[in-house]
Amino acid sequence: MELSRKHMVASNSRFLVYIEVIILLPYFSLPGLNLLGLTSPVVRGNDIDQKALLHFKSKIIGDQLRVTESWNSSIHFCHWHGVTCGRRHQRVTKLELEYLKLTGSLSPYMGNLSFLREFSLAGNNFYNQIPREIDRLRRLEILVLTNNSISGEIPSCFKLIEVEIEGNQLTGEIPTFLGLLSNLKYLSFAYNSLRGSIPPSLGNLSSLETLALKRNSFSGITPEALEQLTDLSYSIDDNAISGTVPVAMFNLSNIIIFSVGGNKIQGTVPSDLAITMPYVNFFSVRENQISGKIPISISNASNLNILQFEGNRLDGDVPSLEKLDKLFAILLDANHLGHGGEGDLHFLSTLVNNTKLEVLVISENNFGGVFPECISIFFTTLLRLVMEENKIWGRIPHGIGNLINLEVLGISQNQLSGPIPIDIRRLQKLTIFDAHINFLNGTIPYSIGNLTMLTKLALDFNNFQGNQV
Ligand SMILES: *[C@@H]1O[C@H](CO)[C@@H](O)[C@H](O)[C@H]1NC(C)=O
Ligand SMILES: *[C@@H]1O[C@H](CO)[C@@H](O)[C@H](O)[C@H]1NC(C)=O
Ligand SMILES: *[C@@H]1O[C@H](CO)[C@@H](O)[C@H](O)[C@H]1NC(C)=O
Ligand SMILES: *[C@@H]1O[C@H](CO)[C@@H](O)[C@H](O)[C@H]1NC(C)=O
Ligand SMILES: *[C@@H]1O[C@H](CO)[C@@H](O)[C@H](O)[C@H]1NC(C)=O
Ligand SMILES: *[C@@H]1O[C@H](CO)[C@@H](O)[C@H](O)[C@H]1NC(C)=O
Ligand SMILES: *[C@@H]1O[C@H](CO)[C@@H](O)[C@H](O)[C@H]1NC(C)=O
Ligand SMILES: *[C@@H]1O[C@H](CO)[C@@H](O)[C@H](O)[C@H]1NC(C)=O
Ligand SMILES: *[C@H]1O[C@@H](CO)[C@H](O)[C@@H](O)[C@@H]1NC(C)=O
Repeated sequence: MELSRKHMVASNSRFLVYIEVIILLPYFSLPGLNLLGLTSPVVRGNDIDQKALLHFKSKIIGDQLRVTESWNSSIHFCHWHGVTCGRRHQRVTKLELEYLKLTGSLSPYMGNLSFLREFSLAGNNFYNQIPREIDRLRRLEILVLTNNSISGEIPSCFKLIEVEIEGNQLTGEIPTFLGLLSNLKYLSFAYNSLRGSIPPSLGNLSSLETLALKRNSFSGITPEALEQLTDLSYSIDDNAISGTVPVAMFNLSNIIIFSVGGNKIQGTVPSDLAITMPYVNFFSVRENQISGKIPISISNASNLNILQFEGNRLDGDVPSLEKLDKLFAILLDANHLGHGGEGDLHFLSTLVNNTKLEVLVISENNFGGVFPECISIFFTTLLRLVMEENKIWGRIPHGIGNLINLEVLGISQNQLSGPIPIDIRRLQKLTIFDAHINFLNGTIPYSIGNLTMLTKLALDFNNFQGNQV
């Protein structure tokens, strides 16, 4: 524990650290030490760190994996599980205890780990508030507390680059001063109980790449100031955000995720969408009050994986999706799309070269026309085909049997006629087959009995004949 003269001269940088400790913390004492003529004794930073870690440990009341067993005096704290030290100063720079079934509260002593850059406790059961002392960690860059039971309000450390406190019980509002943390790249408070509006000051975080506020109780409008954040990925799903999205938000040229579903957002989608967001791969405005047309330019959004327009007030035609060859899910249900006539489903034939599509949901619209034979070209990728509550007529195509990985086939409440193709038996993974309320006729194929995964079969309100299967 003693700071010898030899130590003092061993390394200049270490010496500097001690000086810093002395200047910052002249009141900590270590008996028998009298440095630089100071009358009050001093403590080494290392001891402060060890004490802080031991206090941190003392607040952990559950440790079924015995992670902190190694946190004992027979081992230097730099080698304790989850602790990383700077090589030169032997001060704690990183404390990483993720997914270790730890239970406890957070010690205010952690505010004394003054060299800490990275602090990550994701996936444990830490509860109570984040101690205010954390604000003293001037070097802290990464704070990850995702999936714990942390309550209380949001901290502020001015060097923070990444703040991940998803899946906790944070309350209160986003403090305006977060707009001063100019290094922030990643900010996620998704799945908490925050409320209030999104502070316009966040628009000043010019490095911000991710703002994830999903599943809170935010209200108010999307601040125009966010338009400045050209590298932003933005997800605010399932809050109570209202108003229109500022047009320039659709102009964030490097945006990858734009996800504002489950709010009360109004307005239209701008016609030049894909031109202004060339890299977008996740675009969702689901369950809002968006009206107007799906812009034709969407056909240029060739990086799209997921496109969600469901639950809005969109009408008109669905444009060609020919270039969207990375599309994996498209959800257009519960809108007013189509005209109830031939041609409404033309967009499906523009997807035939897509080799990724797994989810196609177009129910509750005004789509008319014949059930397109081209559907059978989606071969093995399609898992869900749901087109219920439209005005689709004609027969179920024989080729439906090609969709051998199909799990859900929902075609109820249309005007389909003719028989169920025998080939349906090839859909061995089918769990839901719902075709009720149509004009289907003939006998129900016995082979349906061979679809052993089926949990729901609804064929009522049709014109079937013959004996029960
Ligand atoms: C200290 O930690 C080491 C490493 O985990 C362990 O082997 C030892 O038993 C511990 N000592 C005590 C007293 O718990
Ligand atoms: C947090 O928990 C949710 C729900 O259990 C899980 O889906 C998510 O992957 C977890 N996130 C992290 C980063 O562990
Ligand atoms: C952004 O920063 C500028 C300059 O620091 C400041 O004047 C302005 O008020 C800030 N904007 C917001 C919305 O906080
Ligand atoms: C979108 O960005 C382009 C180029 O950066 C700019 O010319 C245009 O005015 C912007 N549109 C809006 C609505 O901000
Ligand atoms: C798609 O992009 C090309 C090239 O940038 C452009 O010429 C064309 O007009 C765009 N199409 C639509 C429908 O926006
Ligand atoms: C699909 O690919 C074929 C062969 O490359 C091409 O001739 C056809 O035009 C493509 N169809 C669509 C809708 O992209
Ligand atoms: C099924 O209905 C069509 C007309 O929609 C009819 O032509 C056909 O004869 C019917 N088939 C049976 C087996 O009743
Ligand atoms: C059901 O499957 C069995 C075994 O694969 C097969 O022998 C039988 O012919 C099938 N029945 C029908 C009606 O397809
Ligand atoms: C640093 O942490 C505070 C609590 O926030 C304690 O009160 C201090 O005693 C502690 N200081 C040292 C040197 O351990």
